[in-house]
Amino acid sequence: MKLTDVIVECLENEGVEYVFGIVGTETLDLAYSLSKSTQIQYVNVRHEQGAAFMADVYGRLAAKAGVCLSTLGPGAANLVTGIASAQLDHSPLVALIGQAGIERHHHESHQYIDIIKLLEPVTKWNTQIVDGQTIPTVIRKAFRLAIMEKPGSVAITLPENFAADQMTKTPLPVTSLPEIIPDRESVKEAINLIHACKKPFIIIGNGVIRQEASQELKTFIHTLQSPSAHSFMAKGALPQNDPLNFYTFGFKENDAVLPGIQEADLLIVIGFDFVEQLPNAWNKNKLPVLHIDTLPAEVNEYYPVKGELVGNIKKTLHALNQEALPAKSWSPTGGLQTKIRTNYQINKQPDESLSIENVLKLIEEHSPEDTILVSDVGAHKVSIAKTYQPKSPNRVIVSNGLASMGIAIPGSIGAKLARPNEPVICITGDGGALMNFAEIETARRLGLSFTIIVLDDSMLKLEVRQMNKKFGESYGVTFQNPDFVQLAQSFGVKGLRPTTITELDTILKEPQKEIVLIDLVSQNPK
Ligand SMILES: Cc1ncc(C[n+]2csc(CCOP(=O)(O)OP(=O)(O)O)c2C)c(N)n1
Ligand SMILES: [Mg+2]
Repeated sequence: MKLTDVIVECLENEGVEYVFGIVGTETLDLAYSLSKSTQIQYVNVRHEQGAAFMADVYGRLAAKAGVCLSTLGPGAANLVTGIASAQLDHSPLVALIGQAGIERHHHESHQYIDIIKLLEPVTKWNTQIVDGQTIPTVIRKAFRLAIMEKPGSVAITLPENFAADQMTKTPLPVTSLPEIIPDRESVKEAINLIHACKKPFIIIGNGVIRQEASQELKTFIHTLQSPSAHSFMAKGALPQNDPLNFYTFGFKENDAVLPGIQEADLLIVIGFDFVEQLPNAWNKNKLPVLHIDTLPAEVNEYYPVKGELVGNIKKTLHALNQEALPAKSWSPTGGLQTKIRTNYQINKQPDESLSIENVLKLIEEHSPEDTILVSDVGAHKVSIAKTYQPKSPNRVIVSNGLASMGIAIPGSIGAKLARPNEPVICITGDGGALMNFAEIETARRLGLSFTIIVLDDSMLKLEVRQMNKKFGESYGVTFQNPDFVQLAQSFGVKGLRPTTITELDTILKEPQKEIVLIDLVSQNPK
């Protein structure tokens, strides 16, 4: 059997449904082998960055690794941002990358760059095939590592000279990962800590979403009766109307939750990745921490660990819920929950303006429970993190580790392919939109249906705000946009420009049957 056919067999064995990529001379054999698969659909994208973002978001929602493919040199370089995004946001991703034949590696050579060195800082594991016979082991290892806590990016580079090798190897069996639970002693210590404190505050991180532990978390929180807040990526772990929901923290400015966190005497931190925000921002007073996560805590001056439960988060919470946990009912002073609601415009009735907050209210109102909102990065992401309250977990996709602009349009393709029956709404700034706008052609070719809302303010608004604050003026942060409606239409998708909230309301009420781009021209840009 040809080596690239064995690769495809191994990918099928891993349950791969999609490979997102762009081919080059060095990956033609692999692409051709993929064409013979009835299980895997190869998705020819318009930019490798888009392929990696698709794989990243697919991985977050499908609970298995998303796969992207590129050729050597320029293709690999274009993948880097998306690979880094998955790595920092702990999303499982496997990249398959072509490379020059090894006979060219020892000297300057056309399109040859050392891909291992290029990807070293942005991957969990990154290897080059040096013996075709190792393919089944390497691929099994790659997929196992990508999904293993904490998940991330893995890259396999295949030098061209191996592609046509013949071999007889078959895929290795896929075995499930062991679910580690914390030892009895640590559980006892944790319970003692909870008993001893008066005012615990629960911090919910992305690990709760990854490990699908929301149900167990709710039971735990309701037993403790203590206030709880989410990181951006954990939004939706608690239902929007839960009385113990103190919403979202992690903002650089005007973080309304922080006073509540600072009043606590124990922080129970569950599945929180430091990449979302370092504890010196939210634990200035160095309050003691009960760390519950899949890995031991990182050492940090502002993260003084007093108890540590390391293991599968769902199982750990389940184990805690079996114990006689005390109720620790308390409320931060000053009606904090109401203040957060006001500050974050959570319960605000929409008025007539087409502000991002009003748009988010309309989405909350009309969208079914399983709606997935994919956010890009910019001022709008801050508004989404504050105002938008999803109805269930893993329904707000944000890039918060790398926080890379350009993820939302390709990310929506990954989301829609992972969850074909769930409505997807992409919200992007005009800066981020044009970074990967070309993937709308990919989405249309795939026959997908989702809504893209472009916040058309002709500026990098977040940076405008920051510059104004720092220097009293801004520079180098504005641009002139194309006509987004015409641009959408030229891609063969519907483009609409509502000018009132009522018009937008009518559009959002429509069931999604095609790709619709909504151009929201800013009425009050600054
Ligand atoms: C790839 C990338 N480049 C630059 C940045 C820095 N950055 C963060 S937000 C932002 C502005 C985004 O502008 P836009 O997409 O128009 O969204 P807006 O802030 O206007 O809502 C920039 C430049 C980034 N996060 N990612
Ligand atoms: Mg903008």
